[in-house]
Order: sequence, then structure tokens, then C-alpha cells
Amino acid sequence: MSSETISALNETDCEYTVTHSKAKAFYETYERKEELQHQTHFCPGCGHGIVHKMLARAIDELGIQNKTILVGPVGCSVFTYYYFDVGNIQAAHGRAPAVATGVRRSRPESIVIGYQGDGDLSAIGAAEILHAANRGENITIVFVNNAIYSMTGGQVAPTTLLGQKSSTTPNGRSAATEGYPLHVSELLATLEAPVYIERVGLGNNKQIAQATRAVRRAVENQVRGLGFSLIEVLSPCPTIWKMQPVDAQHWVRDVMEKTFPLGVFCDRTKEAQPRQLPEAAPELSEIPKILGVDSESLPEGNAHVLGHRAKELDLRVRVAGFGGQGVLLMGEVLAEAGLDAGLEVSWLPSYGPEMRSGTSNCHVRLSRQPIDSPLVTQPNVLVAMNEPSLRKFYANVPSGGWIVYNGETFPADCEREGVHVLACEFTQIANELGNARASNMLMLGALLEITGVLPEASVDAALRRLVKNPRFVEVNERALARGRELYKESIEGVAHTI
Ligand SMILES: Cc1ncc(C[n+]2csc(CCOP(=O)(O)OP(=O)(O)O)c2C)c(N)n1
Repeated sequence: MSSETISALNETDCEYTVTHSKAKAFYETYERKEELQHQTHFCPGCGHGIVHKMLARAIDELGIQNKTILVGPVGCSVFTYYYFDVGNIQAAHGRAPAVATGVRRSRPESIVIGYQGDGDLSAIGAAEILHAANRGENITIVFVNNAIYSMTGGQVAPTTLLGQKSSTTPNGRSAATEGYPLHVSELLATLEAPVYIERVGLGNNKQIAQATRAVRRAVENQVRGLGFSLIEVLSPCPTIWKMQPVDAQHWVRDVMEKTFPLGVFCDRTKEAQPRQLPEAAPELSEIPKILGVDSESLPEGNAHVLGHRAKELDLRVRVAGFGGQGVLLMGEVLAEAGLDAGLEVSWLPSYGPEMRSGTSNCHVRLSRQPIDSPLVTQPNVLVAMNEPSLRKFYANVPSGGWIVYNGETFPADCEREGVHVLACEFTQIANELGNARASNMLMLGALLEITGVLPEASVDAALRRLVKNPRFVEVNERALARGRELYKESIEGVAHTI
């Protein structure tokens, strides 16, 4: 696949040179298994190779190779990262527009192109494309419509033609059972935001030339900052259609095109202005300054208890219990207080579909360093609000960590060497305070005292922000204070500790 130069002598002995060169946006070589080195992933006559070439040429011509990020999802489109020497991201099925949105917004200097098949874009990803188009994201989507799920062996897609056979419509697609072919370009063109939507085909060389121009325009629109462009390419799939490559190309032109007419469905490029997003959110490191707090001046606390020095604070908390026990609120108060104190924080809820009585848990991280992942798999504090939650998570607490457990006796078989335990009948104590549902704040109070890193004022501010009803604020404050005492008493041997 490297560049080649063909030299020849014509009849009059004048030397002339024709140079065929591969687009620079393609890799020099495609790394595959040895026996497959001579071929691409695509079947003979497949349209993907042709569309790849158009896109690579557009990237070359616009001089954007070093800032292009290609988002390839699932389906035969997935292979883009083997061929394009640009930034590559592989998205989950149908999610390319959502991923492209995130990438383009967080790296405004980049050119982000989603490359999707019809199953991917119009079935599982129907919502993503609709909303990205409706927001007018400044991205380009190349939509390769071959009217079928190819990679998985030919199941019906939303774009399959009426009467077209597929492995899941062996007698042909029927409008009565599978609905009508989805006209994605026409549908998206009804929206106000998109800048340019065109359907092109690979049915003959003339169509291919038009498709090449359209793909380039769609990318150029993004370079100009104009907003959302989508090119739908009617593309042959001889293998799954069970046709010879030439017949498949004719089928695009003679049959597919009747259902999916070619043309420009929306073109606002002339009147469109470069898209302006509201000012970006402040850098994380700026937030403490904005809030007027200085995390360096936080109390040293008992960070050493958790096996790290205060300056390297990395509090990883897992709160677990039943829905309705205030598991998520407790995590939120902790995270919000951390934010108030100028720390990096994350809060990730995880719960079942039930509103009450199902299991519920959340992951909270507080750190002085930027947080890489919000997942807490090895909590240095586990707050277990009932026995099933304790049994589910206790084994993941590393040595030096703490378990705060809502129960009078800590199950002996959950004891682990080097893991500290504070076990109390928190629900009963909360009941005595006037509200059994304040057990979460009792346990939070104990946790705050164990870790000692958050100033009381930050916790108080967080509580008042999250609990609006003054009646509940008051009981929660008492619960927090009592929880702190319970920990102190436990050190004196009142509660059970290991
Ligand atoms: C979440 C998820 N669901 C289903 C699949 C299986 N799957 C892989 S490729 C594919 C079909 C893709 O079809 P299309 O987008 O039309 O692309 P083509 O292969 O035709 O180019 C499916 C359903 C998957 N990988 N992930």
C-alpha cells in the first residue's frame, strides 16, 4: 500500500510520470496477521474502502491530519483505527455521536469525525444521532448505509428495504411487522440545527465523485466551525446481499436509490455563523480559588489512620445499604463537603430499579490530586448500613482501612486482620435522637471523625445545601455530632473495635 510511481514511455518517446499515492491520512502499512497482510478487512466490492479513501483525501486536502480524531463504533466501521493515521477512539455500539460530542467540546481545537453504519446509527444509536444533530454539535458524521447489519451476518436494520431478505426477515421485510425503512437524512433535516445533510451513493463513478465532494464539504464545515454535518452514503455489501460486486453496485443505483433518493436535504452553510459555545467551565484547579478555600490549609486529620499521609489524601469510601436508608444522600454530603473544602471529589451512585428496599450503594472519592476514576473497588472506609451490604463488600477493604457497620455485633466471620471496625446500632440511636432515618448522618459523623480531614463548617454547608427542610437539617446536625462522639467513645472501648 505504499506510494508507487509508474513511469512509461509514450509512442513519441516523451517520458511522462503518473504518480499514484496513498493518502497521507492512511497508515503506511496495515498491521494484520501475517497471512492477511495482503488484504484489508473489507470484502471485495465493499463500499467501506471507497468511503475510507474519500475521507482520507478530505483530511489530506484540508491539512488536518494532526488534529483529526476519528470515532469508530461497532460494525464493519470498527476497523477505522487500523487504517487512519489520526487520533482514534472506538465507541460502544451507536454511541459515536455522544463520544464525538464529548471529544469536540473538551478539545475544541480538534476535528472530530464519527463514522457509523446504518445498524449502529439508526437502530441502537438512533437517540444519540438525533440529539447530537438537534444540538448542532460541531462534528461530522459519515453514515455508511448498506441497508443491513453486515458484520453480524445480515439481520434486518431500520434501513432494510421493503421486501429485502435478511436472516431475520427471510421472506423479505414487511411494513406490517418491521415498519418502513427509516429515512435518516430526511428525518434529521427537519431539525433546525444541522448545517448540511446530503445523501450520496457509490452506484457508479459519477456518484462516487459527488460523494467525494460531499464528504469533503462536511469536514470543511467543521473546520470552519459551522456545526453539524452528516453525509449518508448508500454503500454496497456484496457478501451479505449475496451478490457479485458489480451487481451490488448496480443494486445501489437501480434499487436502493428508489427508496433512498440522493440529494441535499439541508444546506445552511451560506448563512451559518461559526458556532459559539458558552465559556468553558473553569479548570478543576481553579475551583478552590473560586470558592475561596485553600485545600492546603485543611486539617491534617487522622489521614495516617487510613494508611496515607495527609498531603497525599486519597479517601475512597463505599457506602452501601438498602434503598431508603439515605445511602446516596450520605455520599452526596461527603462529596459536597469535600468540594466545599477545595478537594477533588467524585460521587458515583449505583442502585437497582427499585425505589425502596432494593440494594443501593455509592462510591465517593476525595483527594488532593485529580481523580482518575470514580470507581471505588478497594474502599479505605466501608460504611455498611446492613449485614448483606457488609457481606458483599467487606473483603475488598484493604489492611489499614475501616468498616463502619450498622449492627450491634460485628459478624465474626467478616473480621479481617488489620481492618478496623466501628460497629453500633446506629438505627436505634437515630431513633432515640428523634428520626430513625438519620442513621446515615450518624454513620457519616463517625466517618468524619475517623478520617478527620473535613472541616465541620464544610460539612455543615454541604448539609444545608442538600437538605432543604430546616426540620431535617436540625436532626441531621444532631446525628452528625452524635456520630462523632460514638467514634470517640469507641476508642475508649465503649463500642466494639478490633
Ligand atoms: C451493544 C452491542 N449490541 C450488539 C452488538 C453486536 N453487533 C456487532 S456489529 C453489529 C451490526 C452493525 O451493523 P451496521 O451498523 O449496519 O454496520 P455494518 O456491519 O453493516 O457495517 C451488531 C448488532 C454489539 N457489538 N454491541
